Amino acid sequence: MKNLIFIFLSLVLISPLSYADKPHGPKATEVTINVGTSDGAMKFVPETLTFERGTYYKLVINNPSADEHYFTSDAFATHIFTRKVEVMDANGKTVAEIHGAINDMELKPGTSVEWFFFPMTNGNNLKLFCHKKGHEEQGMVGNINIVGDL
Ligand SMILES: [Cu+2]
Repeated sequence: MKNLIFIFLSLVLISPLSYADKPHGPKATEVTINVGTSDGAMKFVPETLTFERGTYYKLVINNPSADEHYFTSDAFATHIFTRKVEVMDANGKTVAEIHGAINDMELKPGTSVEWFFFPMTNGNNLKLFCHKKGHEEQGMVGNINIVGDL
């Protein structure tokens, strides 16, 4: 009986704590986008991202190019709840975790970040762009959709 009570208490009290303590948190659906390409094309790959409400996402943003690029979307930030952004070093190890509302980030050549968020409200054709001088005009523009039942 003591064992049963212990197991019960473990489930009720300890699980939520260990859940929160997991190094990578709840399981996220992974989506990847590249800012620029290794051969120097001025574009996002893919150019369109679609997220579903009710799903927890990990958006991996890579810069495989030799240039600095921005991942900027003012509208996107108003439709999601950001849990955290993790900044990776060259070996893919997290070197910084950033919290709070985020709408703009610059990625140096060869870097990656992981953006963990929940889509909160539907959005259609939310503008994604790179505001490095001249990049948007050369094609660094895309869009983001957030879908789900109303
Ligand atoms: Cu750019």
